[in-house]
Amino acid sequence: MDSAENPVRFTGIRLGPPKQVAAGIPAVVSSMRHILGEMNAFRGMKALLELNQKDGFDCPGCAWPDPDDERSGIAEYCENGAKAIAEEATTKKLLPVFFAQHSIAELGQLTDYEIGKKGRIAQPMHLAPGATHYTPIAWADAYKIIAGHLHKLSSPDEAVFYTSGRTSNEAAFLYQLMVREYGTNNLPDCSNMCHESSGVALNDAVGIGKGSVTLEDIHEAEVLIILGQNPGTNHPRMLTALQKAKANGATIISVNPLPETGLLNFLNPQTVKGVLNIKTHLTDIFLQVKINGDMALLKALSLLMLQEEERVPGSVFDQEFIAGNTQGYEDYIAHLKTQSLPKLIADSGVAPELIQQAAQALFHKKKIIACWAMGLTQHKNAVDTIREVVNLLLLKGSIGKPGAGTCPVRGHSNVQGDRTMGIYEQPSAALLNKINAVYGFQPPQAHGYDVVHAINAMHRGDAKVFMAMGGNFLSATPDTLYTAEALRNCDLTVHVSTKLNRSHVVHGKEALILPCLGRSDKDIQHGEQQFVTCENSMGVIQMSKGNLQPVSNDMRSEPVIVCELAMTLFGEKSRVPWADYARHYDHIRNDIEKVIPGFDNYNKRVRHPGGFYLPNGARDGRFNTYNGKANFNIADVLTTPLAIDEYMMMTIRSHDQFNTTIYGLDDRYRGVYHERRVIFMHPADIAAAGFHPGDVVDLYNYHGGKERVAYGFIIVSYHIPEKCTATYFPETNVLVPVDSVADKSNTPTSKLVIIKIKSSTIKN
Ligand SMILES: Nc1nc2c(c(=O)[nH]1)N[C@H]1C(S)=C(S)[C@@H](COP(=O)(O)OP(=O)(O)OC[C@H]3O[C@@H](n4cnc5c(=O)[nH]c(N)nc54)[C@H](O)[C@@H]3O)O[C@H]1N2
Ligand SMILES: Nc1nc2c(c(=O)[nH]1)N[C@H]1C(S)=C(S)[C@@H](COP(=O)(O)OP(=O)(O)OC[C@H]3O[C@@H](n4cnc5c(=O)[nH]c(N)nc54)[C@H](O)[C@@H]3O)O[C@H]1N2
Ligand SMILES: [Mo]
Repeated sequence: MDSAENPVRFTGIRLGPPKQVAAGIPAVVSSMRHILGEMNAFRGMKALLELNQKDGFDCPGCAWPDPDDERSGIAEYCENGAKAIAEEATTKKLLPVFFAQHSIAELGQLTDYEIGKKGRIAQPMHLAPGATHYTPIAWADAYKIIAGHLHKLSSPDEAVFYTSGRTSNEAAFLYQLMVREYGTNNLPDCSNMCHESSGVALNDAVGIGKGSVTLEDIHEAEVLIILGQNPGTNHPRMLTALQKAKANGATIISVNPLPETGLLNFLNPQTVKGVLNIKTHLTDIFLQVKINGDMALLKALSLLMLQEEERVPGSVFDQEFIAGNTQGYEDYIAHLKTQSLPKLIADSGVAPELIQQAAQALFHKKKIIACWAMGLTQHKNAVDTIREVVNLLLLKGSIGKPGAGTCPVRGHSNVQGDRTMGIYEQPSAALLNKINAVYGFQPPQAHGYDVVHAINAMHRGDAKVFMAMGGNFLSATPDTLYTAEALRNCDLTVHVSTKLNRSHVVHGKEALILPCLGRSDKDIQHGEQQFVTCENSMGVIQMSKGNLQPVSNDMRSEPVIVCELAMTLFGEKSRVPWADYARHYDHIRNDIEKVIPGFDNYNKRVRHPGGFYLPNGARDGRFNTYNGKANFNIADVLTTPLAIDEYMMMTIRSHDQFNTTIYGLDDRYRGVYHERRVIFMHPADIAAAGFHPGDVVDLYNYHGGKERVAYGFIIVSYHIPEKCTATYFPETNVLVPVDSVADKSNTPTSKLVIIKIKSSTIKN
């Protein structure tokens, strides 16, 4: 098997009933188990006590915001935040002897779980052309190798500079600046695979690519619709906010093919009630859609609202808001009237009485918030579905006022900030002009490659140098074997990383690993402790200051790595004060303030406990679109015809992973233990295909006439709609076709892969 893929090794599956309630004491126990597995108790407590405190560091896990006001004195984190810390702050480290003992081929035989458990990378490592092992290299020599390759290219556009979403604002700003001074906009990022569809949809609809709500709005909402998101696992602290909303009387509608535990019930381990086992029932109405049945469902809800509005005019829609702030209402209503309610209901897969119930919950409410994540964004028609969400909010006047609005729940802890800092392959003219005005060089104007375009360019040989500021490009991207060919085609691959991952073993002809400090590490430059800043999912900028002794003296901070590389690359010619930036990060922030809008008085305001909010037009009811209005959108429902032996497959996260980092082998809430190679199927589908639960199957995709196979998955019978299946990412990324992408956002359609399921010769 190609080392680009996880080797097929079963680990001993155990099944239990899916959990009925999220968090509680089991979450606390699990946190401590993960922490103590990686470090001593003193280091563990030191880390946890400062996690998400106003003077502490930002959790390297998800982007859910911290409370603006009071924070829980002892534990402003969640189980999965604790796991993220355990993974990063581990005291295990990879010294040169490890790399001398294990060839790249051997490392490729480890599973992602095993690779991650090896420890932090402790010094820069180099893979010489033709070599079988990584060997240590001095920082200065590593920079020279990169600069040498970059100088050799016939155009700067032959290099690709990827960013993952953990990178701080400071590092991200410097990185895009270096890349643009070098001369390209080839700045793909993880966002291209994540919330790009949300950004495109929201920009067109309401004039800002970010969400419009604050945490306070969530607490105040009358109805919360949560679509395609599994907060119990991926944004556990969101459950606390939902609990507050419930206490204030909110109705929660969940839209998901799976009855995700975290959405059903919650035991807050930080409250007395939670510890006493008094749970909060979160979801009031659970709409179990088929995969990508959301558009049909949303239209059905809007159609039912329209019927009621016509029965009692002015009772349902906010006509004043619509008349004063929107465009396209009449056309949208005309379009709705062409829709057949029974067909919409059938296409959604949801029972008609539940849709009625949900519509009624919306009729007379004015403060509605829609939250969503990957279940909406990673589909062919993702942008249109998200615009349909906005259509519904606009009908209700539910944006630009307290307790209402859009809430795309971000993934990586600073993915939103990276984009704000200019990590974008399609930069605005305004940004480029500012860079020119402040630094006096003309940045490149032509748009660069996003993730999918970058893979294709490397595959064709049009891009020859690949550099990544964090992340795990090989495993996170679609079509694993194709992407592996693309990376192997490169002359040089470079990764700035904290931990070893599969992208380090599927490399270009020459390769480098540059070890960096993580969020929890203390960062001292010229005797002074530095902090960095991040932007959370609700546009709050906060400082983050690590407090743990780094496990090696030979790791450098991301900002310093960029500055040193830039100085090697440009020498005296540079127009940017890289040495100043590396000396003290206040210098970086002073210049960010000059280039990026909304950061006035940055250094002062970010030192204020809790940080500051960035301006947000949609939040204030100002829509900075081309016509100054919030725009309705008209799009048809997209259905996926399936042959009798075809199924839709969504690739999702287990409870024990952070993207491609595998913390453990359990998916506790879904009742699957000690195994990741599973496929969730409806019992009727299992029987109809002549399979039994526990059978081992291989999965096939034939998109574009090419056969893709993922070998060895155990069937688990589950409460999932018929013809829908689920597997964990990244094991099945080999099946996600690189050319199956969302319209307008070019995001891989990781939540709808058409598969066939065949008996495997592999034995469990
Ligand atoms: N612990 C932990 N936290 C994380 C991450 C992690 O891996 N681990 N990842 C971070 C990142 S980068 C991100 S982007 C977020 C991801 O957070 P989520 O988007 O919650 O992650 P997924 O597991 O991809 O879950 C998608 C959810 O959508 C549902 N779904 C799938 N297809 C459809 C559909 O067609 N319609 C609807 N309505 N629902 C659908 C699935 O059943 C699942 O509940 O979490 C962030 N936080
Ligand atoms: N099939 C399928 N594919 C998907 C998805 C899906 O739902 N289904 N989700 C997509 C989504 S939403 C996303 S966001 C992408 C994620 O794509 P990526 O962001 O590329 O992947 P991660 O797994 O988050 O990256 C983990 C690696 O980041 C490095 N790292 C961790 N912390 C730091 C740090 O502080 N600094 C640096 N420099 N490096 C660090 C470590 O080496 C670690 O191995 O995957 C996408 N791929
Ligand atoms: Mo993400």
